[in-house]
Amino acid sequence: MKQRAIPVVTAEEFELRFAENPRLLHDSPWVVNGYSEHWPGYRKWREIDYLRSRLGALKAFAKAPNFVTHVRDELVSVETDFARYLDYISDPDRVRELYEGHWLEGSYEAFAAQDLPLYCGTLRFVHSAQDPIFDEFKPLVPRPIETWNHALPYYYSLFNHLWLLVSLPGALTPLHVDNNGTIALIAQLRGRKRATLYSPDDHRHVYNPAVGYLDPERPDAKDFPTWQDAEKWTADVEEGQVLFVGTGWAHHVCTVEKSISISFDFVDASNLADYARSADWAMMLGKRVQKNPDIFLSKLGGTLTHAQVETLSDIEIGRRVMAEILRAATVSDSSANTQPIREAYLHHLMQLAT
Ligand SMILES: O=C(O)CCC(=O)C(=O)O
Ligand SMILES: [Fe+2]
Repeated sequence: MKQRAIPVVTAEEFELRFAENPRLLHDSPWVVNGYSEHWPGYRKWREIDYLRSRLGALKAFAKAPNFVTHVRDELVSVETDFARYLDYISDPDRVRELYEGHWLEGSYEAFAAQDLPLYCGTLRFVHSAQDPIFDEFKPLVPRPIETWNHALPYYYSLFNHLWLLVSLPGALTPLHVDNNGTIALIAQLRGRKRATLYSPDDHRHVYNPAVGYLDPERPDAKDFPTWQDAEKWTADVEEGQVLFVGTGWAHHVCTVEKSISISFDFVDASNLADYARSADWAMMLGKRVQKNPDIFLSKLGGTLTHAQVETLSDIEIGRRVMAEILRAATVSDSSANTQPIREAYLHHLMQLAT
């Protein structure tokens, strides 16, 4: 098995390399040092008490592991509020008392047998590109990356996110590829995580459609006979460092020290086509339309009919609706910075249709 350390660079080095190679984030993962510490909110968001007072009332799902990506993995989960989850983070021994009677999947006994901490790895705290919270993490990406999220309709309600992840040592996000062809960053505000990545070229060695993803810590040669042909990229991501995960890179992340991170998905010039082609957002949007056709159809001006909503697949409906929204937006919206992005997005969607 080939193993490689994920390169670690300063934000200045990153800027120079990116200027020479706009595909930098897809050719390799990167750990970038020395820019996130300057975020206006960096210090505050490292404090559990601050997070509790700011976000404690939010609904939270805590799971062990974070989610499952293999048919034999078992999941236990609870629905809770973030304040109670943070009580658990401060005092994990209180798990039984905190969640007695609240198990959504599995039970306390199943949780205890699994020996994995509960992980609230999907706390959504922004819902639109205009949310002022973004000012607290500015700039979310180092120069000269230009994110295009703000120009993509419904971006923050179609799986894409800025998430807060607070976790105990041992908390696990199993190997997976993110939705929508986005590029992801995981920024460590506190504690350390260990990340293992595989490139899209090696996906076939670590993914078996019959069972799911490889466990890099316990590779099973029966289900993944060529796993040793895959190159394993690893990094320990420390406080103040940001890990970048390119489109289609599979990643497995284990919390080593009590951790506070934020993760952010983005689209830029290098992955807009991947985003446009993705079935993930289209399926989610399509299902939303199928649930409430009147709301959408009245806005779309007769280009999509009730009969089509009943017969087309959710993905197809999602794509058609998005194409209509983009067409309308490119007419009505004269903003110089969003219009070319929306036109390019529409162009990629139209190519899919032919
Ligand atoms: O930090 C982690 O546990 C991994 C998070 C992640 O990969 C994701 O949210 O997609
Ligand atoms: Fe991920």
